[in-house]
Amino acid sequence: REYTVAILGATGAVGTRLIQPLEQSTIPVKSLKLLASSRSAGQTRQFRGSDIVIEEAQPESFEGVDLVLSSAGGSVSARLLPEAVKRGAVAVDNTSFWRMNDNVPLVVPEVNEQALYQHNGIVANPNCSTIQMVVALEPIRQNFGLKQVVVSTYQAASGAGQSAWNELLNQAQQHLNGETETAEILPTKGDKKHYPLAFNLLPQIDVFEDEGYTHEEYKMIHETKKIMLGDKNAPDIKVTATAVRVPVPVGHGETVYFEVTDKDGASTKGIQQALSDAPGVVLEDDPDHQIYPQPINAEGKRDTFVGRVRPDLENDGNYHMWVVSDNLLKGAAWNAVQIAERLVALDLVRVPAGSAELFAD
Ligand code: A2P
Ligand code: 11C
Repeated sequence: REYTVAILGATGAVGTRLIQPLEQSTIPVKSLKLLASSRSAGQTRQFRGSDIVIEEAQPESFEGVDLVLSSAGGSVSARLLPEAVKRGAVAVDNTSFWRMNDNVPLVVPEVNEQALYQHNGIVANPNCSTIQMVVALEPIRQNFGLKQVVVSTYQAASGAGQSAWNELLNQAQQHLNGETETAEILPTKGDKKHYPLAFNLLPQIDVFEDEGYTHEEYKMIHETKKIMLGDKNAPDIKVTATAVRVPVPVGHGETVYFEVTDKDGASTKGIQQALSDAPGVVLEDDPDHQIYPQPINAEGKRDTFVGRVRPDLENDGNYHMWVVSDNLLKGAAWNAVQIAERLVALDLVRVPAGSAELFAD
């Protein structure tokens, strides 16, 4: 079987990065449609050596499409993915809109591929900072059990989209020119105040919600439980997060502090071994030679890099690690193509009867 594939949001920071992994994937692509807003309609992008004209995304754009890779923002996914499912397409969505919906599996193939069997036409790709953390935590959970996780993130500007990435580069230039930095997007589009990120740190990613946590922090808490345990309210692992934007263009870093269940069985060496055996993980952990993951080395790669594994010297069974990945690849585009590859391999590119009604408003 060959598949007609559509990329929704083909001009964005993630959308442009969907094209190459799709070209290199095992998916037999019969034809590719590139969809974006009316602003980009008529532009072209290359796929397997041919120019493809970008079209304005409309409900009818999904007629005859088998598989949609979507990254055009939550409101576009909310409006258009039910239209795609109604027309028989299976969508892998990069936005947060459908992630916590009980009818939508939230999938990181290295962790919970089996959740794909429950899909009803939409599969959600988790938040970038969640994906790289669960890829690193899952082998530890499988070998030693996990009681609690405390994560602090160091997130790149590109996580907030191409426009935020451009804003960081402009601000850096303005700063070096001795000019006042222009801040119109970060910390988060549409919020009341904006601050420069260049030569700065912003402890706000997305909007503030209950108890002083940001939406990004809640995503990390709820998504981690849904992926690892199948339910966002699962009590088995305690998770708490602080999310910080740093002036890095691409590549999120995370300090992950965790407590294992099997305190006697676990050791730094055992955790390092579990990590180096795990799919999608590269262990870069050699303090004697100053080897540790860095965003500039992770950029453009599909793996999740882990280093600085070490015990908490005061609390038995607690460990630290440092996790880095390309937020636009494993954090978004690559994870989405990987999900699509698995859907194809498992022969799951079909919309079960009655699915469209689940997403009708
Ligand atoms: P466009 O470039 O035409 O605005 P990013 O995450 O980097 O901000 O990118 C957002 C992506 O979503 C872009 O490809 C953008 O297209 C696309 N997009 C934004 N609004 C719409 C819309 N109303 N319909 C379809 N695509 C949209
Ligand atoms: C950021 N993690 O770095 C966000 C971007 O839920 O897919 C990803 C938003 C999402 O700003």
